[in-house]
Amino acid sequence: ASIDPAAAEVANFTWTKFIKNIATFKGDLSALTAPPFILSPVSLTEFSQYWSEHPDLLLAANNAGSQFEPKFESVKYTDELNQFLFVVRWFISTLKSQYCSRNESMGSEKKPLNPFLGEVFVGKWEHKDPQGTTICLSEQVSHHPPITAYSIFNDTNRISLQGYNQAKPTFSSAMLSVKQFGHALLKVGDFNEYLLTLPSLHIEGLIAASPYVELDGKSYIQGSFGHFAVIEFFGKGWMSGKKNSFKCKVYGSKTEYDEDIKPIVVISGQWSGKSTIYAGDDEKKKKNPQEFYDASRIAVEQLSVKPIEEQNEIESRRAWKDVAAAIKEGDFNKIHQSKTVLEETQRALRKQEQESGNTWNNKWFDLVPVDEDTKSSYMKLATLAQLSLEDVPSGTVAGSKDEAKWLKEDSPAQHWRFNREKWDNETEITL
Ligand code: CLR
Repeated sequence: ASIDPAAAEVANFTWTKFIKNIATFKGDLSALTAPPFILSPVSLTEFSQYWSEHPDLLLAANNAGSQFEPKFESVKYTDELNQFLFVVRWFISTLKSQYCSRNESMGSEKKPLNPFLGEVFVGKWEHKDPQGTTICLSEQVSHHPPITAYSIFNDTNRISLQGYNQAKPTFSSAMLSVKQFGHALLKVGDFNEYLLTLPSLHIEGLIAASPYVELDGKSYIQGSFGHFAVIEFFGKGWMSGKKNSFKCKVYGSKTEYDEDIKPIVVISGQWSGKSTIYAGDDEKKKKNPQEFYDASRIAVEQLSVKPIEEQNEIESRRAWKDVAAAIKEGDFNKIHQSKTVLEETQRALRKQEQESGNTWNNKWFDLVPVDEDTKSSYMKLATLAQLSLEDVPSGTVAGSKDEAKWLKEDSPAQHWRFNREKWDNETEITL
């Protein structure tokens, strides 16, 4: 298709202006006005489904006796290690969806719709017998700052994931860096639990107007039986020189990692492509490589979401229908108008609540102070992994310089936790 030179000039001009805005921007990502062509018609509440776009790999964590492949002669497999490896593979499989899928579906990273307070997104994966159904619930639990909480569970397989996410941006000289606050907790069966921390990221390709996410920093996985994984992320020009690279070292415990004991296995490669697993420290010499995961694998099952006509007004796709249509048309005025309608409804709601002395009731999640968080294993797992219990970016190490940098006296840590009873009593929203 040929590009209208006049239109290209307008787009270019607004992009340059946008980049200049970024350089001096302070505040929420939601407040950042962007030219229409970089807007996505999809709300952030939908991003929760990225945790399970390969639901079979999530369910495989409840492996009940099945052996993780590839298997090494030199590694001593216990049931716990076996399960831990299934968890690591599932986690790696989520990254392409989380951080690359907009580039694939829309040609670049785009600015997602900023969910309104109480916006929900729900769906399910209906598996073949005897796997049951996996349910995905996502709720915008806070608007300022924007926080999304989610719960993904399968009762038949007795596997459940819950977590929440807040992206905190920092802007400096046309660089957009994002720290994630929050974490995910995975429960397998009655006893096995895993804490997963979220990596930091930055946006590349801004000058060229084709933004994409590059992960940096680390993610940790801490299992309740001690196993500990450190996943380090690298971009282009690091290590292998390939984009979306990572190295994951699996240890029997955090202490083994601290003492620099030989890892049990090491996985390296691209999370958006192929990765390889090695026994012990064989990775150093690239000895006996075995395929770990191939991200080009096609999802076995798609999330099913009710048609818009059957959705409630607070459901994401229904609420944003007109805005999404305007974005797809690239019609600046229509985007503005339809957004204003939505924003004014929200403002009226908040005003109403204020006048009647009520506050918004979250649907399925409770905000729990860290010292009252007795129902989740967060404290236990974070302590095992020696992670900070303060209100700091996900994966911040306790007692580290980073922790000191983020620490604020007046903001004790609180976490959003799924309240199953509230979902079981839900009448307004159906799957
Ligand atoms: C949301 C939670 C998901 C993982 C995830 C992936 C991409 C992140 C997104 C989170 C938050 C919003 C984000 C996005 C990439 C770009 C976008 C940081 C963390 C910002 C708001 C867009 C900036 C605009 C440029 C693209 C121009 O589990």
